Amino acid sequence: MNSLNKKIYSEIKKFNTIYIARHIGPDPDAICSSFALRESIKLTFPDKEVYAIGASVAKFKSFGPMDKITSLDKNALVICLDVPDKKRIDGLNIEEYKNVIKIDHHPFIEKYGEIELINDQVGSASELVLDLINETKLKINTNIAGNLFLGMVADSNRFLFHPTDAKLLRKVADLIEKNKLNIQKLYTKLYERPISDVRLMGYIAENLKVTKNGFAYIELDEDIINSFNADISSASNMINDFNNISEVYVWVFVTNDPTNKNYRINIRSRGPIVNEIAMKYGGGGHKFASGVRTTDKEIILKLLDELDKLCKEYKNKTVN
Ligand SMILES: [Mn+2]
Repeated sequence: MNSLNKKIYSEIKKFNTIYIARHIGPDPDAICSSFALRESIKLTFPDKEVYAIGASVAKFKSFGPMDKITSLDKNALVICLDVPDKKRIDGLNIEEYKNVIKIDHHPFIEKYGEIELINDQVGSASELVLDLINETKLKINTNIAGNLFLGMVADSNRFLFHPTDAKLLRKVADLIEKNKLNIQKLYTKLYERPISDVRLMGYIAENLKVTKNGFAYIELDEDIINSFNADISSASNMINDFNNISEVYVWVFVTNDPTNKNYRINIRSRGPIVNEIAMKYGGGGHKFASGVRTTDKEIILKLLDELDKLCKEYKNKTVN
């Protein structure tokens, strides 16, 4: 039991208008946790106005709609999910709001909410929303449960990543059983993809550069992504499909993001700790899954170089 959940619930009760925000370049956990919380609040308090804020992403359309609001009420309650720092909040300037709650599972970066429920030992923001629902009077239905399940599945890479343990699996088993989830259907929703994406994966596999130190990287510019008819967010999320390559400890995708006018650098590791280096370059994230955004090509080169050296050190330590 987390006592903050009771506090968050009483804040939710107080406000009539609630915005649910998440990080830019959303992944399934960010999308699913915000849709689940929106629906749960609406189901529990039908008179409240609850909106999921942020740019919509074509490939997540089947998960539910983003809300388009023309004028935002600065006195509303804002609940930010899955986002540790102000600058990565999508769709609103958090400085303009005084009623802010953060619910997050990334390592702490900065405080921006009056109430902050942070647990970086938990695998997904969706799990934190599930705990919030389980520990308060917030309601759940099959759709909400399905979204929470998918958020947990996605961020844990189908219960592969740390921290996957018996406690989590029991919690998920409970969720499936109580809400009669059709797991096969849900998995298809998450993993079915167009042939264009698979062709782009083929391109990445073919062109990924691998150094002798066990560092791999690829730069995907807009033209290449467009030529495969894919979008930037699916392209950069493909990084998760390149795990467990014998010759690679750390791998990086650099994508050019024309909407945010910067480069998005995704970093994954299956050994060396990468978030400290990511932080040094203005990014952040988890120990083995981090990211950086920058407009500066020089910074990218330095970052790639530093990660290559990190792999070299790691290789020397573990192989010898
Ligand atoms: Mn997450």
